[in-house]
Amino acid sequence: MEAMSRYPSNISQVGAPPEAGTRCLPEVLTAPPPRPILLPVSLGTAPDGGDDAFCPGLTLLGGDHDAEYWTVDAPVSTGTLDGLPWRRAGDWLAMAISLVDSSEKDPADLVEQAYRRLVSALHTLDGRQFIRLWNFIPAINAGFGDDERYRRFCVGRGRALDAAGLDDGKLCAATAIGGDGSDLRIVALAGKTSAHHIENPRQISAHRYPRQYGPRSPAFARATALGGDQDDALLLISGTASVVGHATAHPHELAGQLDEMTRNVDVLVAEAAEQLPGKSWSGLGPGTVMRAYVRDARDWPAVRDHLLARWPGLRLAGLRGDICRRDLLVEVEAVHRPV
Ligand code: 3EB
Repeated sequence: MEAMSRYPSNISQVGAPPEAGTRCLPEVLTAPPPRPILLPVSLGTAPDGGDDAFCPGLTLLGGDHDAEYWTVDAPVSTGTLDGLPWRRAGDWLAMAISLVDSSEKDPADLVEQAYRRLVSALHTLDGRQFIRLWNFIPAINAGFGDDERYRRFCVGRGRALDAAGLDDGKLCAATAIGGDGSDLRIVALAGKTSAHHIENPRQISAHRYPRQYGPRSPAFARATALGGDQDDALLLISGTASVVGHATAHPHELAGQLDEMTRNVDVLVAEAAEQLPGKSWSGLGPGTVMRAYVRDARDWPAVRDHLLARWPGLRLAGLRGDICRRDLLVEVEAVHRPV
């Protein structure tokens, strides 16, 4: 965390210009790199005096790292547009929005406004398309039935997508997690590279979930794959839980959920390998940076042990967070670079 504050948030233009013709993909490092950072994510408390705009605002439970440094080999410029901090490097754009929310309230209007502003900033800053989205929603499980705040979040997001003419089925990989803070936070990574959205054959696409999960389906892809000019590739895996078909498998039961969740991730990586042949795909391991979101902090040691046994060499951080269905105890997301 301390290391992050060495990188002032007011850098305007640093680093060497990229070589002509390079189309590099972001690299996610877990130690501060000696070059400018596109998307600095402190996973624990915000860096001292530093910028916490892109942070989840959750409690860090443990793991082998406490920050993610999304870097690209291009000079970084930064600014603020309509109250949204942004950072840009090469073909990549990171943006964030943080709005005061209330756990007592229906969040649909606030979420709609947040997404409208993000889409508008995306266009103004010429970010082309969303590549990865993170949603951190206070009291995500407060309210019952269709009034549950996560379902109302989906309604607000859906309205903004409709207004922007964006198709639910074409949205990128995403995470939606509840926290204890009072701000709705959305972090977006956008880019101009071609992105390939991947669905999980074990799961119904979220935008096709049946009505029982709410009036408006969630809009996100199970993963977004990026392919560089060369053999290079990057798989951005969405928040993935123990959902099979559309149903929660093993409700309120940790061991069963861990098993089903890890299978979902393995199947998703296999699906990406099939859809993007010619890249050197391998299973999860040292080439993977993962976040685990755990509802009950006491479950963290069991979650950590299970994940590291399943994928040796995995780089893992655990965060305390509420999953968007009450019966889910754990969710993981990952960035996977085939090696
Ligand atoms: C699920 O599989 C779990 O609403 O953006 C995971 C990732 C989930 C993203 C979202 C929701 C979202 O349905 C929930």
